[in-house]
Amino acid sequence: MRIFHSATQLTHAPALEFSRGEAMPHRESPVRVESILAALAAAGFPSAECPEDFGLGPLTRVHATDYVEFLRTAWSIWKSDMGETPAYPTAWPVPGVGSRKPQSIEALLGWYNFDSGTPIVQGTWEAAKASAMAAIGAARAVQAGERVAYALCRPPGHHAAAAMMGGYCYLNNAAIAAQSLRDNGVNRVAIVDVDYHHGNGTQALFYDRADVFFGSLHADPCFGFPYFMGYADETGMGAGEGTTVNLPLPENTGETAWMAALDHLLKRVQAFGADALVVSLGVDTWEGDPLSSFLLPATTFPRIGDRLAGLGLPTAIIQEGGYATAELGENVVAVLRGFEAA
Ligand code: Q9C
Ligand code: ZN
Repeated sequence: MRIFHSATQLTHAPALEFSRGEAMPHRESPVRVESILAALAAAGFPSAECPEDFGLGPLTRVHATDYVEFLRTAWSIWKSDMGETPAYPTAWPVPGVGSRKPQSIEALLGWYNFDSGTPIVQGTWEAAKASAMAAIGAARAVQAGERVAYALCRPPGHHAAAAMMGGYCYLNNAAIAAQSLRDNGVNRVAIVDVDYHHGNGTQALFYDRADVFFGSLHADPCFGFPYFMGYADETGMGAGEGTTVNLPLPENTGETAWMAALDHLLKRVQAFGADALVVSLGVDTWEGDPLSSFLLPATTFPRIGDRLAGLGLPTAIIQEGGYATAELGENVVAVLRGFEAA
């Protein structure tokens, strides 16, 4: 299995996020990458390849040009005014407060961001771009004939939409990989999102598209982040009606119910008739994950890989969440091994 990752992805390292009224160490830390790389090496996987720089073209196929430009320049603009302090939004244009695009950097942070956990710090742009390049590298590898490739993306991507960051995500790596496959001749792409959280950004990007399927298993938005999207009755619109599938699950979902939902989702992927598969792989479904209420034991992860491989499609696996840093790598590797053993 070819693996894509670049050390540039480590430059983004926000110190803090806010939870329950307090600042606490940011969960989406570079340590996550160390955990995954160590487990890959211990399991005998080949070393990660540094992807080539595919430029901004594949990013603006998914994201708005003004948003990409904002991400590229925000830190230097912020820094010239505020110094090295991290750039967090403090106000958001929720319904009722107005909807005109603002001009100041402080207001733009809220304009382009839906939560308080996704700051811009030194290196955020470089890391987010490198993370997206890893995803494109995996997509290209699959297109070049690999059965499966893994992109060790970080920062993650599935909460980011066309002009919106949030949920630790800046650029939607899985969406960029899927669009890259489409732009290079793959007719129908399915994205299967198994992260604990709903991939609201990915859903929004392809909601009216008939050529890209999006299916997700996740914490019911009635209690789980990102809270505002991911209900079962969100099924796509226009030409994309029926190509979005959401399977929200209750707190404390364990292996039996989760795997039954996965099997249901994979049947929908088969019915869609995909030519390639993109997996948004979060292992924050693990029973010990600090951000999750699901209860998957570690032994579920090879089974997930086995099921995904069972679709028989060229597959780009894109890393999303997973925050139990001691076990993260082993859980990711378990999925990849399960895939390869299938
Ligand atoms: N107190 C991914 O897994 N914070 N993002 C929730 C709840 C946001 C997770 C805080 C979690 C985002 C890619
Ligand atoms: Zn997640």
